[in-house]
Formats: sequence, structure tokens, C-alpha cells
Amino acid sequence: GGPASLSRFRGALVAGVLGDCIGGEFEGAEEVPMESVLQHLSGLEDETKGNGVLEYSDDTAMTRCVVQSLLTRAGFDEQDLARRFAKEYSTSPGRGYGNGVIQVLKKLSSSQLSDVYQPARDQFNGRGSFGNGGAMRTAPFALTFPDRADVKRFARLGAMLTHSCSLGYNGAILQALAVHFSLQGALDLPLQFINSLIAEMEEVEDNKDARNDARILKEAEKQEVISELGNGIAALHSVPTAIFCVLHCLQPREGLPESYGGLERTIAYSLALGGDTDTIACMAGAIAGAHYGIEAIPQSWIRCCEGAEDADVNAERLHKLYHQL
Ligand code: 8NA
Ligand code: MG
Ligand code: MG
Repeated sequence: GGPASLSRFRGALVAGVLGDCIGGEFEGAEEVPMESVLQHLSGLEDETKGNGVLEYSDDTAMTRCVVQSLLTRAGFDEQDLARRFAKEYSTSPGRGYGNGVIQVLKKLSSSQLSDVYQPARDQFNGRGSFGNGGAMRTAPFALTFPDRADVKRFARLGAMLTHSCSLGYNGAILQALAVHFSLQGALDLPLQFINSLIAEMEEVEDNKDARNDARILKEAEKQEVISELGNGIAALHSVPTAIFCVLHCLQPREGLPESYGGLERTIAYSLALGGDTDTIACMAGAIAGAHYGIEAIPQSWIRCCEGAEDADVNAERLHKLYHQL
């Protein structure tokens, strides 16, 4: 489809869920042979499986809160979103949340809270979380606001409800911008896509907080993807990795079945990196889905993943809202 077509919205939201559900199998694994990934993926085509057997985790649980809040409020409302995060956590605490963020979600349930951003600021002795939990749920902002300044502003505020460290919320901005540009068809010219992201992020990170916080994490070493970009739970070590997965898989790659299209390649490649596979595949899936559209996603994969059908319905609602704003 053309820029911001319904197919791209559906692709982005559904493939994000798929990355989370399918990637959960390998979360935390140090080494994941491509053979195991392909075996896991071909298992999804088995007719006897299906109907949501693969459960979604924190990534999708929180993304669903963002979607519902944006749709209900027809825009960003931090009080409403904070309430939804807290309620979701108290209803289903076993979705694999990060250890730190649980404290924030518990505090957000308190009715006496006067500033919904305060619990996040208190994390890690006041430094705030640099985890990728803000970035993993940020795609809906790109699917709601056509204006780039709005995408950046609300992706940042949406992340700051749990991640007050600049590495955490700037990771969310980067991921939202990647979905935003992909939705416009920018991945047809990959170099321009990268340059646009770099130019935007240079502006976003041109301040003291961002420069100081960058020192909290060691600089990446020089070696292949995992040591160069990372596969861990820090936003700085996973959002660039997710973007790389999408770019790398724009073309056929050795070791991946020839029958695979770009979206299947992207998910498979993300899983084979190991580490925080559900979150990296969720983020890469959202960017790739916005590029290839819903038609690129195998029906059998959709049937296997909890919440995928819901995401498809909500994508249509977001598409309407986007074209009204
Ligand atoms: P978070 O805010 O709790 O951060 C995740 C973790 O990062 C924390 O538990 C800390 O260990 C560490 N961390 C973050 N900020 C700091 C800091 N300033 N100083 C020291 N340590 C810090 O949770 P989140 O929402 O960001 O979640 C991130 C990821 O963890 C998600 O992918 C989620 O799925 C989860 N998770 C990951 C794994 C895995 O194996 N990679 C397993 C279970 C859960
Ligand atoms: Mg998860
Ligand atoms: Mg994860």
C-alpha cells in the first residue's frame, strides 16, 4: 500500500505482537542456532496448533494499554495511561515484566499519587530506568500522530511513565520514529531512512542529560552485531539492534529459507541473535510490519499468537484516528 495505508497499520501492530509471542521461546538464551529458530517457526504452520497458543508478554500487554488509551482519549492522556498500566499489571502480573518496573507499576496503582511521573523518577536511586520497556510499547504513538513532532513528544512522555533515564525514553523516541518513517514508505530508500533517523536523534540527544546518561552504559565494543549493537534489555542495546535486523533483512540472506519474505526474515533473524528476543523481535516486527504491510504476515503465525487478532482490529481504529488528527 501507499504511505500510511491501512495495510501498513495492520502490519505494524500485528507483527509487533508476533515478535513478542514467537520471540518468547528464546528470551534470555545466550546462543540461538538459526536451525532452532526455523524449527520453531515451521512448527507454527502445523495445523493442529493455532488459536493463540503462544502467549504475549509485557511488551504486548503494555502496547495494548497504550492503544486503548490513545483510542479512548483520542490522544495522549498520562493519567489514563498510567491507570491502565497499573490495572493491567495487577490483573496479569505474570507477563514477564522487568524487575525494576514492577515497583513503578505498583506505585501507579495508588490513588493518592499526585504526579504520575514521580514513581519512574525514583527508580535506581533517582537515575531512572534505562531498560527497553519504554521502547517496546511505543509503536502506537507513530500509528496515532501523523505529525513527527507529536510522535517524538508523546513517545517520550509515554515512556517517562516508567523510564525517566534519557536512555530509556530516547530509545522509545528512536523506535517510534523508525515506525513513523517506515509507515511513510521510507524503507524503500534505506540510506535515507537511516540518515533521517540519525538527523532526528542528533537533535533529540543534543542536551546535557543525554550526554551524561550515555556514560552509565559502557560504550559498545567493535565486533559483529551482538557486541557492536547489543541484544540486551537496555534500550541502547536493543533499539538500534531491532532497526538493524529490519535493514539487514530487506534482501534475501544466506541461512534463511528462500520461501521467506522480508517480514519472516526479520523475525527469524531477530530471534537468532538471542538475548532479549521477544522485545527485539517485537520492535523489529513493528518497523518491518509498517514497511511490508499485513499481506506479508503468514496467517498461520497470526493464528498461533495471543492478541494478534485484537491488534488487527485495533490497527483499523488507529488508522481512522490518524487520518482525523
Ligand atoms: P526495568 O525498568 O525493570 O529494566 C530492566 C532491568 O534493567 C532492571 O531490572 C535492571 O536490572 C536494569 N536497569 C535499568 N535501569 C537501570 C539503572 N539505571 N541502573 C541499573 N540497572 C538498571 O524493565 P523494562 O520494562 O525496561 O524491561 C526491560 C526488559 O526486561 C524487557 O525486555 C522485559 O521483557 C524484561 N525482561 C527481560 C528478560 C531477558 O532475558 N532479557 C527476561 C525477563 C524480563
Ligand atoms: Mg517481554
Ligand atoms: Mg523482553
